[in-house]
Amino acid sequence: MAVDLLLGLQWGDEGKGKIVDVLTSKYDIIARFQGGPNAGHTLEFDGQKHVLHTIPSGIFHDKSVNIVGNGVVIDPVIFKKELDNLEKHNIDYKSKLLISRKAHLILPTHRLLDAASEASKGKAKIGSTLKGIGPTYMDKTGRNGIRVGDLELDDWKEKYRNLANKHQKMISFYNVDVQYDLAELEKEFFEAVKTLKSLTFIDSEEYFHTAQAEGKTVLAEGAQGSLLDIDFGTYPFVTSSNTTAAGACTGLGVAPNQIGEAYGIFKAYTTRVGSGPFPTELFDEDGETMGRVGNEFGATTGRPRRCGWLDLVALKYAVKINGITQLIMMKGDVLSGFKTLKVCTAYKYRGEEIKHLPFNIEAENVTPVYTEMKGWDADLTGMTKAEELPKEFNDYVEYLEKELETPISVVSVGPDRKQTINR
Ligand code: 2SA
Ligand code: MG
Repeated sequence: MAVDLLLGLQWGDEGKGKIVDVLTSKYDIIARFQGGPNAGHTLEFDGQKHVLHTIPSGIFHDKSVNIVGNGVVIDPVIFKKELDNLEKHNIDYKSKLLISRKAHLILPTHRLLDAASEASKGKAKIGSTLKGIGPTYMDKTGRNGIRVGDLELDDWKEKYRNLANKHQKMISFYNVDVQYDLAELEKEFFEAVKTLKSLTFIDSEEYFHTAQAEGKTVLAEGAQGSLLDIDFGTYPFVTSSNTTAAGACTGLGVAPNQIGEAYGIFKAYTTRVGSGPFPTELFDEDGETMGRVGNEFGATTGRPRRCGWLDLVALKYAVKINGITQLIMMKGDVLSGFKTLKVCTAYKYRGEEIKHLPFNIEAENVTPVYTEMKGWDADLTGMTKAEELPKEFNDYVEYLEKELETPISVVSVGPDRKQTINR
């Protein structure tokens, strides 16, 4: 088996960037398979912090090849900024960054459409990152999109013009106030396309098949989380791609029987950025503490993330949907100092206690049922071995392992590469 998966099991921001970075040395190839610059994957090492949006988190390692797969949507403008940042840090990306010809492009007008759509929804807005993700996937499934491979053909600018013109009509149809200077946006866009074209484009499915035949190992890096999946998330407050295991197959061209380990990553508590239901959300001091200690701000937009207790009902669902084989628990250190910890083990729903995610999990329908556990007070951030971890911390982890019927093989106790403990 050659392809392992790393998937976020909550609403994103579980710490995927850090863990991919930690795992990279085990893999020849790191690949992104869905999402785009809405993602913010944060990596910290040597006292420096890096945020990646589209580029796989293996880029800082010398040996690994990084692939942006067909399921990803690319904004050349943001992509260029990411490349500029790598250059600043003397990372030679050219030899180890490959782009699928089938990946779709985010056009400036996709971003404007995103803004118009959100503005038109008023209070019911999705809380999109406004990176044009939804409109780009709409054009993909609507069979209107422009793909990376089109950039190698002569007529792509004509295609671009037609699509951008259509988008402008659609923007005015929304009848909301979206100000823009398209000429300015296009200048930046075409400039960035030139940079994109200086990279190597590949037929990534073909590349994978060859790599697999050669016995190379691949890690597929998910973006966002299972509860933001277009099919299985808290629709319509979701992103527009399949963030779950199946998305890696369609987003890379990997067959299901080629999948090996499915690492599931979750935070010791829960966060969500953007709108939508969140049964265990806290509006009190505890939630405020999690946000402050955990530095819970969107890595792409800077928005404060909503915080709450761990939701085992939702986590079990994500483990099942993805076929998770190993769990990785992040940010246990943030819970240090809480006297009592709560874990949601069921929901009260229409007068009944249920243990699955109902169709409609809006706050007014769902009340979490909690189990309480004793907290720990020690500072975990300097710990490097499993034996050093406090008893209450181990009790928490073991309880979750039992409930989730899946081993928690790694716990992270801080943002740095080094703050990672194998169990
Ligand atoms: P979009 O932009 O159309 O995909 O937004 C739709 C919903 O998906 C959520 N979403 C995210 N949630 C958590 N993290 C994400 N990435 C950034 C980060 C977010 C940020 O790493 O912090 O910086 O704000 C991400 N991307 C999309 C989004 O909040 C909507 O609820
Ligand atoms: Mg993030």
